[in-house]
Amino acid sequence: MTEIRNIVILTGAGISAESGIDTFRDAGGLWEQHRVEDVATPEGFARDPDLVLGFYDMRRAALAKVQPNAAHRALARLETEFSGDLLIVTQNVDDLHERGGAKRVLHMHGELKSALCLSCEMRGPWDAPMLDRPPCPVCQARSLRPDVVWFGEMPYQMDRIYRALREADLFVSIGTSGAVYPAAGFVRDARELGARTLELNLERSEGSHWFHESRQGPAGELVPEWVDEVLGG
Ligand code: BV8
Repeated sequence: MTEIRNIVILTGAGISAESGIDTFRDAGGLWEQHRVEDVATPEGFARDPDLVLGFYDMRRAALAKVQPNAAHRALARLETEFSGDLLIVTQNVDDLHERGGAKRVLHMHGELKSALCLSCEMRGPWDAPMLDRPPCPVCQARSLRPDVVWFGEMPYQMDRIYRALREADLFVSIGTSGAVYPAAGFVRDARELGARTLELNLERSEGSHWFHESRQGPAGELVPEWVDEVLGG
């Protein structure tokens, strides 16, 4: 394998599955319990704010009951020991990458533990319910919403992501179905820009055919194995 100097990793709900966090599309996943249009769109929020705030309060509270798994910890080890440049871009809104020890994590779809104020546009750490309409810590208005990117909204830090993809000589996708754009298109961007592309997923995804290599299995096994390979065992 040619010298790997720059790695971009994209993670999805599958990397947190073994920690006990529901994925979106697997049987019984989050979207089966709720129509995505009702809970992950600005229109759904406008139509029924209590349903949406309650949905995210439940998911935020669930974070306290789960732990990072071997895959999160393996990526943190890679970040520490890899001599080149590594960026973890996650679609996940959980904090398991950070709790697993990773330092440079880009949450392109926002975070459960962050709040956005619709009055003063404050964005900042938040770990309490929102259903009871708590005051914004900056302007006191009772207009906080979850700081997550809903369908139809612009994902965060897209220019930084595309810059990293341009530099990457290896793009690795872990635990994502490749169903949602623009994240699902990163593999094509990376490939066209000359990177090698590797998928680590429980089963083949909608984007598997775009990868030079696609391995199937649980992230808790595949990711530590792959990190050992990259770090030379
Ligand atoms: C945008 C945050 C413009 C909130 C999420 C047609 C009509 C309308 C819209 C569109 C359209 N076509 C395209 C669009 C745009 C739309 C979109 O892609 N829609 C899809 C449904 C067609 N996208 C958007 O609206 C995005 N914004 O486009 O703005 C723009 C465009 C370009 C550049 C700039 C701006 C915003 C989308 C963000 C929505 N927010 N989440 C929240 O979390 O509640 S989406 C959510 O689902 C995730 O964040 C993730 O992105 C997405 C997919 O989920 P996955 O993580 O992949 O999870 P999933 O369950 O699907 O799959 C799990 C995988 O893991 C499976 O493959 C499974 O096999 C595997 N797995 C399971 N267990 C394990 C495992 N793997 C390993 N180990 C295991 N143990």
